[in-house]
Amino acid sequence: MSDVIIVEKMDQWIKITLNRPERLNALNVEMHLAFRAALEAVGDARAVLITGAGRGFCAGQDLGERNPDNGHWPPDLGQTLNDYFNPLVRLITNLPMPVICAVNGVAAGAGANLALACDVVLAADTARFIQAFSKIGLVPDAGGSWILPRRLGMARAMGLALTGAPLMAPQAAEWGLIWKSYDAADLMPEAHALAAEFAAGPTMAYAGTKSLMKRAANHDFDAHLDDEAAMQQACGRSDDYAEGVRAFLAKRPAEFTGK
Ligand code: T3D
Repeated sequence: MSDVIIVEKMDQWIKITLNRPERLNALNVEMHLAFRAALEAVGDARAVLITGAGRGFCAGQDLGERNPDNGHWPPDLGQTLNDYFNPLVRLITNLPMPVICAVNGVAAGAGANLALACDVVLAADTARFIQAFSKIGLVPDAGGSWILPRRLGMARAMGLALTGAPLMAPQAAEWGLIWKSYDAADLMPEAHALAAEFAAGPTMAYAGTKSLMKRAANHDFDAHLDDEAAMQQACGRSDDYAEGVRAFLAKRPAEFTGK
């Protein structure tokens, strides 16, 4: 079994670590496939945490595999996106449980956008997000050109994408690109605590919240109210809802089972 992706099973949640630290966890084919397999295998975990080994989170595509002076040129990047990056982004965004990304260091190119595809992005205050694509003659991919203008507005999204300038994590949090930045030493303890919190939380409500928020971008308001009503109807029948209300009335912490 390859060790470029490390999967750890914790108490009802799963930690996935990108592990090619000497390349800042840039994704080569082996790592793409191992990452995909890890995401496909999360099963009934109630939360997923993704992070990187070493001083970087992920430097995007491994450019060693795109050397114009080695082998076949030009590569078909439409195909590589369809074959490798887009399945990863779709897998991450379609997981029903909360997906946390702990950005431990630089996140560049598709590495930044894979992080941003996660539901809750935490980062070390030393981490930087770089839309590195323009520096090598490419456009933002892995969902970047979709998510950046929506989170940041056009001015900031365009500035980051066209200049390829690094955005430090504290500024990214201030701008609303990510959830929070922490002192580097606090990042992993905070990320583990949040994963454990989600794993002990109301699983159906989390899945419903994710689904509603993602569909909202493509819905008109009226249709969305109907969607919320249908989702709340389902949550209202869950054991976790009954437990949540009982716990509130009894003034004790809820013990959600995820059912
Ligand atoms: O191709 C397709 O399928 C289409 C899809 C493309 C998606 C993409 O992600 S395109 C964007 C690819 N990524 C980049 O352009 C980023 C390239 N890396 C950098 O600009 C810098 O490394 C960083 C800003 C990320 C970090 O800079 P720094 O100074 O902290 O570190 P460094 O010294 O540049 O990198 C450390 C090592 O990692 C270094 O190797 P060495 O010299 O120690 O042997 C460097 O070459 C290597 N590395 C960093 N990024 C990549 C990489 N090796 C291969 N591919 C990389 N992307």
